[in-house]
Amino acid sequence: TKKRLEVSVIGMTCAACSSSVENALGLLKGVESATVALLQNRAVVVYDSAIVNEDDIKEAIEDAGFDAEILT
Ligand code: 9UX
Repeated sequence: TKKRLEVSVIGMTCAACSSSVENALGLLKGVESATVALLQNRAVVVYDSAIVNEDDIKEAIEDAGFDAEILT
């Protein structure tokens, strides 16, 4: 099933931060698209819930060096 998730991403201070989060999410199998808004501290991720889950997405952001909180 295709799902859409909003995540609060804490600790991004420059555009390279948001790019690295986008790249990290984009590398996850099952992620269809990832858009990160630096100023809003938000990531919007569209993914296939049969392949990847919310916790995987949260972990990928944390592994990239930021704190993450699932919003929706
Ligand atoms: Mo910018 Mo972010 O110099 O981890 S890449 S602050």
